[in-house]
Amino acid sequence: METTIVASRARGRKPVSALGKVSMATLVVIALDLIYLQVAMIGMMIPPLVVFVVLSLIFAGVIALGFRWAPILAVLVSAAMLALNGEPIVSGALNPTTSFAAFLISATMLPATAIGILGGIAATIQNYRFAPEARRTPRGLAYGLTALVAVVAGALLVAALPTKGIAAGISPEMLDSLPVVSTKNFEFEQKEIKAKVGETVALKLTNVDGEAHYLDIDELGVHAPMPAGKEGLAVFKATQPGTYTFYCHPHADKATGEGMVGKLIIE
Ligand SMILES: [Cu+2]
Repeated sequence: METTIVASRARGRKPVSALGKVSMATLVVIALDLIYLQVAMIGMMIPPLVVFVVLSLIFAGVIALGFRWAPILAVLVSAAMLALNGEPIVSGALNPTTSFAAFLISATMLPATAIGILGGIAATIQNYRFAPEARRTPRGLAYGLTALVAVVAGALLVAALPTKGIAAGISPEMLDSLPVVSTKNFEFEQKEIKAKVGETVALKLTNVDGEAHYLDIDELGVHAPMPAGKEGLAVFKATQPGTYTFYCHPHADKATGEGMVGKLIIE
């Protein structure tokens, strides 16, 4: 009898408390967010993010094994996440309109990291202060988490509501009849647009990426937003014949011609 107690003490493994499970859940949410970020938004694997995903999942498994110190791993991952990406996470959560994918990630990542830090600290303290059977679930934890999930789900639902983009007020038939400038995978699908001098050019803009783009033509004063996954419109007058550069200012270096650029030829 005594030997079994000693053995279990030596391994330090105990059943996982409610707070421990919360810490595990935050790590799983962080891992899922980072997977979604790479698959849906970036379109490629980023090695440091892959490391974060793998570590988060391994750490969740370690917490599941019941080591007393294990919930501190959720604190480490959450704190590292916030230290490295706090600014984009917070700004993404505050701007539901820029990109649904970015909002989805930020709006789940922000509470997950906050709870990962608080819950992980609380779980670790509880693990050391109390025997497994005395590790009580804090009062209101279930209600608090349910309320939080409801708020996040509600915000996501509102952000996902279909909107007409910025071409509202123009008939869909008219919009569809216009020449298209589209962006996909952070590139303009049209490398060249042509227009006749003197004409008023109206372009239908489509952007299937998870991030907002722009159609910028500095000489003509065009800076048309292309919201993520939505349609837009650019209207301008082709005043002077010539070859102009159109580009997306967040994703192109106009000076070197690298990134999202194309040519507008007015003849
Ligand atoms: Cu862009």
